[in-house]
Formats: sequence, structure tokens, C-alpha cells
Amino acid sequence: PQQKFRKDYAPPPYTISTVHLDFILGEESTKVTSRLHLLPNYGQLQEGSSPPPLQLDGRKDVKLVSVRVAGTELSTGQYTLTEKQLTLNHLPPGEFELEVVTEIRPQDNSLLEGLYKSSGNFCTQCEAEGFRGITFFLDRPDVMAKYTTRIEADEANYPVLLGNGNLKEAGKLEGGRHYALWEDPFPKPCYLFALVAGKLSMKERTFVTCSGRRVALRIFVQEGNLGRVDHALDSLVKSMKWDEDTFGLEYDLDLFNIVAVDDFNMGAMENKSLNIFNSRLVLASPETATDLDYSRIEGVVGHEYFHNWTGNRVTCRDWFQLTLKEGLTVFRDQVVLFQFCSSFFFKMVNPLMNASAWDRCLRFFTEDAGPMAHPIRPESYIKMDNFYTLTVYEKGAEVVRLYDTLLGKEGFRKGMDLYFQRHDGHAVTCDDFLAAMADANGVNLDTLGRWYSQASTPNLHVSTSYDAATKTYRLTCKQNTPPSPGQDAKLPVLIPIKLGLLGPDGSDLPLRLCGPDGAVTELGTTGVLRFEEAEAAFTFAGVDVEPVPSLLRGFSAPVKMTVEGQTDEQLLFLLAHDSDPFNRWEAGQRLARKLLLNLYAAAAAGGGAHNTLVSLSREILNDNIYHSFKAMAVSLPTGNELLDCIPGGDPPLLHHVRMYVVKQLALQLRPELEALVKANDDPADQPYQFTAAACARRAIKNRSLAMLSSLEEPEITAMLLNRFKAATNMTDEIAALSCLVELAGPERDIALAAFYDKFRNEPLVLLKWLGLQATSNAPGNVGLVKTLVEHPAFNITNPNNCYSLFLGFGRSPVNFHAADGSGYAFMGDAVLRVDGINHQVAARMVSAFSTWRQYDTERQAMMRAQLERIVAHPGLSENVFEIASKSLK
Ligand code: HT7
Ligand code: ZN
Repeated sequence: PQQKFRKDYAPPPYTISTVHLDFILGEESTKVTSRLHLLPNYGQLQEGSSPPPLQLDGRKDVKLVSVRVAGTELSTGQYTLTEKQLTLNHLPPGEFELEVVTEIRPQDNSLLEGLYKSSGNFCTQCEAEGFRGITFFLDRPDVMAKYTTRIEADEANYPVLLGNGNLKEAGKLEGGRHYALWEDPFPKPCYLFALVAGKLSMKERTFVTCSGRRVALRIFVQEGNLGRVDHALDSLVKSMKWDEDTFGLEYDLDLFNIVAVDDFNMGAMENKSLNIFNSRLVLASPETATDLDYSRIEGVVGHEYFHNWTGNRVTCRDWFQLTLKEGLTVFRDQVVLFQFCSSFFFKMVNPLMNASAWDRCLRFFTEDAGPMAHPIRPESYIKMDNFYTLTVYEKGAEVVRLYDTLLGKEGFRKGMDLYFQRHDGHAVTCDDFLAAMADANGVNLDTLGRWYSQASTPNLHVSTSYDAATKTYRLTCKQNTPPSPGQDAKLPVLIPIKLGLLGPDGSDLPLRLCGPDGAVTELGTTGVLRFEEAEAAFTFAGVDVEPVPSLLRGFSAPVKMTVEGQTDEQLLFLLAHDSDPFNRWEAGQRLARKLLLNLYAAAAAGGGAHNTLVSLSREILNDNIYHSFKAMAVSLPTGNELLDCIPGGDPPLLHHVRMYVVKQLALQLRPELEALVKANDDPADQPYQFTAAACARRAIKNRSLAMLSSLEEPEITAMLLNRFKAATNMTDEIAALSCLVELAGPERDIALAAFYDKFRNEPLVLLKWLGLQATSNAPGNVGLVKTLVEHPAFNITNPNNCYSLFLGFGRSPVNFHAADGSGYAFMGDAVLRVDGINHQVAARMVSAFSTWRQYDTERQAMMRAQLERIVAHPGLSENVFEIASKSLK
């Protein structure tokens, strides 16, 4: 397969000003007529040269019916057609009309890219390169055109016909057919094109924009689901208002549609005015969705809406720039979260932190240290779909946060304003974003620019020294970025170090930073140091006693920090007093990490849990702090995070060490945990509420239950089963079930059977049922997971099903990593089977093997063997090939 390189970018040879698409949707086949107005990109041409050839992207399942240039049909000798391209060589000079007619079979399109059918309805997914599955086209984001779409279909089967923009015309046709004509006034790249046709029910709200325009907000779902869309609608209204208030960004059309579909490769898609969502990110009711589902819906609805400006109005020049829209939009959806929890206390009480912001620092570290490591702006790819990664999204968002930290809220806003002023309606690069931020603020951000081109997570090493005689405190900072595939040497990057210094009573000291000329700058009690060399020292004056430093507050840069000589006492002090909630939590995690790694090293199954961990957890549980923070603070670091620190690690052994510690904690903290369970049940007379306080209560109660369940006592197991049966909301029901699934004994089977019976007609809820069983660490669970693949509830052509079952299984430290290799063999078979259906899904599954170098030699050999078998498989997709072959390198 061919690699594409960022360095090879060249502007398109033609621009397209208008696109008219005509879809005749049928059960047998769909006819697509595309009429394009093209003009050669004169900037690219030598004077007097003949028009360049036009190479249009296509796909092998797109059948070419006819091509007309300026009204004249071409004979087959006048163009070249391959599986992936249609090339026209002799074109008229200047502008011309091109008509291409194709025939496609959406009902057979199991890739779910281009036009396909989901639950009997037609829908599209064009990002990144799916549009070529509809018609031959310049399928690249820097070709922006104005689109009109005419859709024709059988009226009884497809009463709803939706396209981008505004509805211009609709009417009945002969033979029970009807049509709709949509016009999108904004130029857009083809990846934002969308079409939906089907039987759908709709709920509507009106949003009045800041300039007084009324916008109709409509959510379309399958019949029967209309009662589950209110939360998504509320979230949309909230996001629209937030973008106006925070960035002055108003919605630009009179209609905003969201359609929920069951078969979708990712979470959602920001098509202009016609967002298409995976139904699990739209539908919510207390009985079927957990608190986490509610918070994800809020986050993704916001994310897709925010793309209207960061992605749609200003888009990417090429796919290497993906983080331009994704990193920025993730940053924007995270700011919403932070805004709503701007005060310290609100931060503590906000349970959503648990799900996203708190652990954001951990999510991309593994990818950034593995064989698939790439800069947030990659240099090459085989399949772009493989680069919708944690690095591009999450690390990319952290890089956007660097601007915000350095420039402050107002400086960041100035940069955003200039970015839109300069680039609205254009396809641009990450360099353009950086230039707008720098120019708007009159600062040099060159060293920040290096974050875009260097892979792997920088290490930040800080040493401290206190001079009592001069009352000065000195921080010496060093940085280095480890090598990554294809990149050995790295340059220092700009690291904003947000910090505070804690005095003996735990309060923040005033920060007086000494400049090179001896001048002192007052930084308040939380300051930001600009660190951009390989090594630099920062000195603070007027420090009466040696402080405890709180460094990298709020995770101010995506780096791995070590603080020389940091003691457990200092960490405990920070945990007790730090005014920065992130660092308070991080101090606890550092302590827990140390203890767990020591225990693992000794593989010490006997003896008591480390006293410090017990007393620390007791203090947290008894402290007068908010429950959501307690729930988080008593959660141990994840197995994956710990494995990153254990070369040649044994995942099942680590799991057992971790569980041992949980059990010791539960043994010693039983009274506290039982009291928390008792005190935090939802009041019986109160309906489910998705509020910070209610979620926090459920979080600490269910965390306590999970810890208690590790005791495996009959009395506790019976209590869990009772709670499972009595639960009135999905959060509590699934919390009890997930404890029971980890236990041996009849209660596990009773609960699983009852859950299945209750929800057998609720595919979204059954995803949880599949996922819990697949992820279970019950010994020998590989056999059960194999039977689930054959279960009537499991549908291998549906991505959500595969993600719950196969990706869920890949997360089980015990069974995926079973010592006999049965888990690896099962996953290897599954990857090949799924690859025959859906390449994107299979590529995500094969990533489970990417971390193979982290484990002991036996496991390494077995995982490697699976990767080799997969790479050698005839007919393997490019998607899977790219991940598997890079993992082997
Ligand atoms: N921008 C969207 C990306 C997306 C996607 C990419 C590849 C294949 C399928 C896909 N579906 C959606 C989603 C987002 O980040 O907003
Ligand atoms: Zn996005």
C-alpha cells in the first residue's frame, strides 16, 4: 500500500465552485448524478500550458455509468478508469461542466463509509475519504464548493429526506415517490456532505441566537425513541449559547439537524447542519443510560456543534492538519466543562471530571510511547482513518491548552478572533493557527510550534534548592523528548509550568520571580513559567521557609514530570492542602502508583496493604470534601498506566496485585465504606436527576460498593444482588451488575440472565451487557466470550457490538493476556473476520496488539505471532495492514 507524505502537499489542479448531486435512491441500486463546475487552478499552471489532467478519486464498488465534459459524453477511450481513480486527460481550457453518473449499492456497503444503510435507512459518512464511495471526485478537504442536493426515493419507506443547508423544494412524484432539494449556502469540502433518507420521528426546539434569529433544532430518531432525546436537545441549546458567550460565535443557518443511526464507525459527525450521530450518543433515559452516558452525550453534542466554526467554517488544508480542527474542538468542549466548574469547590463536586478532564493526561501517554507514536500533525499515513487517534485529539487539545495557559483567556480569544477574521471560508494549516495566536498577541511562539512536529511525550525533570541565608528558592528544569519511530533527535519544546509554592500551613505563598537583571516580578500565588530550553533555572525571592512546590498545576503541559527528591510526606502534604485540585489528586495518584509498583515488584501477595495507603484512603473518605473527589481519590491508578512503568510486565499478575490492594483497603475501611453506601442512596421519592450533586453521590456510593464487593463475602454479594434488582436507574443497576460479573457464584449468572431478559429489545443497553462479560476478569472467560460471538444479541456487522465485545475483551488483563495465548488467538481470528466486513473497526481491534513490547517474553512472542499472521493474511485491508505492520517494526 502507498504512503502519503505531508511534505508532498500540492494545491489541487482544479477548483470546484459548485456541486449539484442528484440521488435516485432504490432498493436494488442507487444512481448518483454529479454536476460540477470546474476551473483550472491557474496559480498552479505555467502560462500557456495546456489544462492539467483531472484525477478523480473513486472506489472499486462505485460503478461508472457515464462521463460528460461540457455536455459531450466521453467514450471509454477518452478516460482512464482504475479501481481507485478516474483520469480525464484532454480537457477544455478554462472553466467547464463535468457530469459523472455512478451507480452504487448502499445496502451492501458494510464499510459504513460513503452512502450506506442502517436499520433500513439511508445515511452517509464521508470523513475522511468516504465521499469517493459515492461518486468520483477531488476527495480532499482543500476543495471547497457550494452544494445543492436533490434526493428522490419511495415515499412510504423513506418519508424523511434530509440534506445539508436549507430545504428549497419538496414534492410528490409518480409511482409513490417523492423528492427534496437542499441547498447549502456555505462552501464546504466534500467530507462534510451528508444525506439521510428514512422512516424517522423528530423532536424540535427553537433557539434564538444572540442576534435574534430563530433556529430550528431537530433531532431525528427511530420511532419509539423520541422520549429519549431531551438530554441531547438540552445539550445542544447549552452549547449554542456557550459558543456565543465565550467566543462570540453564532450559528449561521436557520436549521440544525441531528440524526441518530445505529451503525456508525465512530461517535458522531459534524456534517454541515446535518450532524449524524451514533445512537448511543443521542439517546438517554434514566432507565437505559448511566451518568457517564449522559455526560458523554453532553460532551459529544457540544463537540460536533463547535465544529461548525472550528472545522466547517474554517477547515483543514489536508488531512495531516486534522488536529487543527480536532485538537481545537476537543479543547473547546473541555473548556465548557471547566467553565462550569471554575471554582475550586465546583471542581470538586463535578463528577464529570471523573470521566474526562481528570484522566485526560493519561490517555495518550501509551500511544505516544508505542510503535504507532506520531506527532499531533503526522508526517505520513496509508489510511487516514487510522489517524483519528488519542494523540491527534487529546494531545492536540493539550497543545491548544498551551496557548491558553500562556496567553490567558483574553489573549486566547484575541487569537481566535484573528484566526476567524483571516481564514473564514478557507482550508488552512496548523501553522496558520499558530500565526494567528502569535500575531494577535505580539508574541513569538516558535518553540510551541515544535509540539506539532515531534512525537512522544517530553520528560520534565525538576530539582529544587532552598537557600535559607538569601531566602531564595530555586527550581532547575530539564527537558528531553524520547526518540520515536522515524524521529531520533528532538528539540526542546515550550513548556508552560504553572506552579504554586505551599507554605508550612499549606497555603499558597506569593510568588516573586527573579529576572536575569535582578528585577523581581510578582506572579500572584499561581504563576506560569515559560520553559523552552533544554535546561533553565528559575529563582524565587522572599521565601521565608523552604516551601513544598506544586508544579504543573492543572496539568499545564502534556509532559511526564519527575521532581527530584519528592518525598511521600510532601505528596501527602499536597494531597491534604494543595489549592489546585488537579495536583491534589495527582499527589494521591503518585503515592498509590509508587506503592503498587513496589508491591508488584515484590509480587507480595501476603502481608497487609501498605499502611500509608490505608490511612491515606481513610483520611480521604472521612474528609469533608466532595464525594466525586473522594470517589476518584480512592480509585487506584489503572492497570494500563502501571504497566507503562513496568518493563516486561505480566498483566494478570498486576491485576491480582491491584485487586489485592483493593481488598486490603476494603477490609480495613469497611465501616467507612458501608457508611458511605448507606448515606448516599438516591432518596426513594426522588426521580433520577443528572445533576453534579446527584452524580457525585452515586459515584461515591458505587465506588464504595465496588471496593466492598472485592471482599467476596456472601452477605455483601447478596446485598449487591438485591441492589441490582431494586435499582431504579441504569447507573446503579450497571454498577451492581459489574461487581457481580467479577464474582464467581450463582449470583453472577442470575443477574446476567435477569438483565438480558429485561433489556432483550434494547440494543444500546445490551452493549453494556456484552461489554461487562467481555471485559470480565473471571478466570477462563475466553470460552464465554467465544459463545457470546454466537449469541443472538451480538451482531458482528454493527461497530458498537464489536467495540463492546472485542475491544472490551482486549481490556481484560486476565483473559486477553491469558498465559496460554488463547485470548490472543481469539482476538487475531476476530480481527480477520471483522476485516472482511469493516476495515475501520478491524483496525481499531488490531491495535490491542500494539503494546506487545511492554510484556514478558512469552507474551511478546505470542502477540507478535498474531501480528505476523494478520499481516500475512491474503486480502488484508490497508487499514489493518498499516496498524499491524507498524506495530511489528
Ligand atoms: N470529525 C468526525 C470524525 C469521524 C470519522 C473519521 C473517520 C471515520 C469515521 C468517522 N466518523 C466521524 C468526528 C469528530 O471528531 O467530531
Ligand atoms: Zn471532532
